[in-house]
Amino acid sequence: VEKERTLAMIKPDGVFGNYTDKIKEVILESGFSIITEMAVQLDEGNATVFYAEHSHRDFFPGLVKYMTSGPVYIMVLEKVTAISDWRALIGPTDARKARISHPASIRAMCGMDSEMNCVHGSDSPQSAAREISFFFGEMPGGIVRHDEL
Ligand code: YYY
Ligand code: MG
Repeated sequence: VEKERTLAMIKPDGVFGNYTDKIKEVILESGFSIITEMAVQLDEGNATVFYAEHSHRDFFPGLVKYMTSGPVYIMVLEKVTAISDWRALIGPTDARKARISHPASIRAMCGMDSEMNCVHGSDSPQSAAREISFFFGEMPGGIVRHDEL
């Protein structure tokens, strides 16, 4: 059976809150393989490109500020239905809603609200391909690995 790959990210609040190990545990218990992983410090330019689809939204400046406030932890996850399974595991965008409707989800565990929601997951095969090559392909301008800072 063909396996899928998806991009998972622990956002700055998750990294600062020391959730990285716990989240990796949940990932492995849920049957994903972690293909590769790295800590990255996003700057304004690459956070803007990563979230380009939201650039017209009123929350965008706050989102970019938040996403650049500290290191993020990037993982490529592999599983037969990695993309939808990882989205299901992280839960709804707004962590306050996640705590009500999806109490076992990762955002319910470590998210704060609809901005500081602890984790990211690709939402389609197209975005998975784009986001994986964003971090692991050729990046003009470059991605700064946190261990190189
Ligand atoms: O894919 P997902 O992260 O669940 O939500 P999106 O609707 O794609 O929004 C991306 C990102 O934008 C979200 O994770 C936090 C931020 N955001 C926000 O700051 N405020 C909102 N009201 C909605 C989204
Ligand atoms: Mg999204």
